[in-house]
This record gives sequence, C-alpha cells and structure tokens, in this order.
Amino acid sequence: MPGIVIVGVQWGDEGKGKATDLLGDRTDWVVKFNGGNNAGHTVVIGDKKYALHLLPSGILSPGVNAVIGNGVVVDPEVLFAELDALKARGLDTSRLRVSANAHLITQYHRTLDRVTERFLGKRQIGTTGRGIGPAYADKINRVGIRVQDIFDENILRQKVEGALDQKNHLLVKLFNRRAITADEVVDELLSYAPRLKPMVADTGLLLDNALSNGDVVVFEGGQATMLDVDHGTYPFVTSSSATAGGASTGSGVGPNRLDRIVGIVKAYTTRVGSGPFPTELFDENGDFLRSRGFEFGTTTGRPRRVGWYDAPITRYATRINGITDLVLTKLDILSGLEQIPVCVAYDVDGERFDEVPVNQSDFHHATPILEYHPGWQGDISGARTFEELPIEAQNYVLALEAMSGTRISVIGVGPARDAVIVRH
Ligand code: 2SA
Ligand code: GDP
Ligand code: MG
Repeated sequence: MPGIVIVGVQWGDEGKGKATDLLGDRTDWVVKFNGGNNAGHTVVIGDKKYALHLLPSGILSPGVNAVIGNGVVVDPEVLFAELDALKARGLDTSRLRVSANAHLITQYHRTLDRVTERFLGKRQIGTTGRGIGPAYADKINRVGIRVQDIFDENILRQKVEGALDQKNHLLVKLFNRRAITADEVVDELLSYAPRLKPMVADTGLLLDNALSNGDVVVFEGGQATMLDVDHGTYPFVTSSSATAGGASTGSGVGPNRLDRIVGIVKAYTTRVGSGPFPTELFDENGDFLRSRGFEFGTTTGRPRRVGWYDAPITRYATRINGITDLVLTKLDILSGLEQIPVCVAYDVDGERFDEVPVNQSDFHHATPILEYHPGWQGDISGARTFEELPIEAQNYVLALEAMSGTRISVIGVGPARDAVIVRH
C-alpha cells in the first residue's frame, strides 16, 4: 500500500503529526498537500518536543524525503526559519523539495488577514492571522504569486503589480492603511530566490516516479474535515482542501494512487476559532479536558474549545474522505471520569438528525443527543495491547468503532512516540 493519506476527522489537532511520525520508519516520502503555516503539529521524540507549522512532520525521520506540494501556501520567511531551527537541533533538512507551483504568502496577505478579521468584528472567523485565506483567494482569483515566479524578475514584477492593484485600493480606501509598493514586495521575494532555488522541483513528477518504484508515500493533511473549504462548517473553515481529495489535487498525484485513507480522531473533540460546535462544554468538564489534554494552539497558543466525542462527525468524515482506518488519539485524557458522554445524534429545534445536517443554520442550532458510557480510573498510558486497557476503556473504543462504521486500528494513550496500541 504505497500511497497513504492522513486526514483529520474533526476540527484539527487530533494528533496527525504524531501519526505521520509513527509511520516514519516505513515511509520514504511525506507530502504536505494543503494549508501553510497555520498548521501546528507537535511531535514528541524521546525527551525532545518539536512543533512544526509549514514543514511536513516527516522531516523529523532520518532518510524520509519531505515535500511541500502545489496545494500549499508558502511563507518563505517562515520556511527558512523552521529549517534553521531544525538544523540548529541537529536534523538533516536537505531532502526537502518544494513544488514550483505552490503559491507564496507575502506581507500583503498577512496584513489583509489581520485587518479583515478586525473589520469583521463579531463575525470574525478566528483565523491564525498567517495570511492563509488571502493567499488562497489570490490563487483562485488568478492573481497569486507562485514559487516559480520569483526566478524571473520581469514576470514577478508584472504579477506583483497586478496583485497589488485591487489590494491597495482596499487597504487605503477601506482599511485606512498605507499602500504597499511593488518594489518592496519584489525586492523581498527576490531575496528568497537563491536559497529557495535548490529546493524547487516538479514534485508531482517526483512523487509519481516514487510511487511507480514502490516507495511508500504519506500525504499529511493539515487542519481537518470540518475545516475543509467545501465540506467543513463554512464559512468557519480554512481556505484549502483538507480532505482526502485534496491529497490528489494538492500534490499532483492521481487519486488511483491513494491506497489507504487514515482518519485521525480524538477521543473527545476540540476546535479553535469561531463556528458551530454542538458538543462544546462550558463547565468544569471542559476545564478538565482542556487542562488534562493541554488543549492550546500549537501555532497561536489560543485555548482550544473542547467538547465530547461526536459520532455523526466521524461518520461524515468517513464518508467524505473514504476513510479505511481510524486512529483514535488521546484516550488517556479521559481517565478519571465517572462516565463519558458521546453524541450519537442531534436535536435541531425538536427534530432528530442522525447525520451532520447539510443546512448550516441547522448545525448552528444542533444540540447533542448524548449516550453515557462508564468511565475508568487510573493511568492507561503504559498500556501497549488492547487487553491491557480497563474493560470500560475497551468498551468505549468498541462503541465508537461501531458508531463510526470503520475499524479503529491504532489507539493513542500518551504523547510519546511509543504510547500507542496497534490492534491487529
Ligand atoms: P486560517 O488561519 O485561515 O486557516 O483559519 C481559518 C480557520 O481554520 C482554523 N485553523 C486551525 N484549527 C486548528 N488547528 C490549527 N492549527 C494550529 C494548531 C492552530 C493554532 O495546530 O494548534 O495554533 O491556533 C488551525 N489552523 C487553522 C482556524 O482556527 C480558523 O477557525
Ligand atoms: P495535529 O495538528 O493534528 O498534528 O495535532 P497537534 O500536534 O496540534 O495536537 C495534538 C497534541 O496531542 C500534540 O501535543 C501531541 O503531542 C499530543 N498527542 C497526540 N496523540 C496523543 C495521545 O494519544 N495522548 C496524549 N496525551 N497526547 C497525544
Ligand atoms: Mg495542530
């Protein structure tokens, strides 16, 4: 099974970085196919903790080739800073390849992201402020700057002038900001060219050749199903395709090369930023999950919103992504609860919905219909087989599996690399 896609089932931060890292010794390539430095993957190796934003988690495994695909938006300054930080910690980062077709995040994208959010006031999305949305908007609007453009000053200047036209109008007239000159943007982008050049490649071709040679390629999704621009809780989503289909369009690899789709799902639910969240907790149970699970943004440090497990969301994600295997993470965080509620359906103004409602207002009004499962006491982080888990924890996992309709192949019981149970 050479092509493996990893996607988040909920609203992100399910532990995708750790799951990718786990596959490390059996992997030849790791590809990031969507998003940019809005992502935050924390990987714990021994006593070392790594927080990655733009780079795919595979960069941490010796011998793995890391790829930033065409579907990613790249902030070059962040790219170099992350590479430097890893190099300073003794990691070999020379095997990184960046797609010539990836789009660039520039200073005007970052500025627009922040001022637009401020302007939206109560309707704000709660973005990470990294310029992600404006960079994708330019891509779709056909005024984006791609990696390959910075190697030809004439083309770059024409494109930057075209992109700035509308933006300066917005910045000056609407947001009361100064106009950005083409010169300052061109100079900045040109300064990145010498260092970026050796990393740039036709990554679609590289990956196709690798797959034809029988190499194992992991496509690492950023964000998650419910943040996907098409299938998430629009408009409270990110601006990219975070679902399995994005692995193909965002890397240039045909969908028939994707053999396994692994969905990463937390044993409870979290979300950062605004938008509907039916199982959200505002009581001491919420404080318990947030502090026990250390639910704070890897990129921005924001406290994450927390809630109980939502089974219709996992069923929805299974369908949208074609998930073949589930990895259930952070089961250890639930230890100590008397009972564990799980959302099995929604009540929307008196009507029962067994699946995620297609209508946005319905999802905003949805309250969870809960089923209660007996909890367990004591630390489970040392368990390495399913049978070593307390019977209540086993039953909780089996219940989630039955509700989702997909096999839970791996269970996370702690942040460490080896704190997992693989079910055979
Ligand atoms: P953006 O910046 O345009 O992508 O924001 C749009 C929405 O997408 C959400 N989003 C995320 N949600 C969870 N985790 C993300 N990555 C970081 C992490 C987040 C952090 O791993 O912790 O550090 O705050 C991520 N990236 C984007 C975002 O909250 C908006 O709702
Ligand atoms: P990602 O964005 O999906 O890669 O997830 P993040 O790295 O943002 O957040 C997941 C957090 O949970 C990280 O701090 C991981 O180290 C941690 N983690 C992953 N799996 C487990 C697990 O099974 N148990 C515990 N306690 N922590 C975990
Ligand atoms: Mg994260």
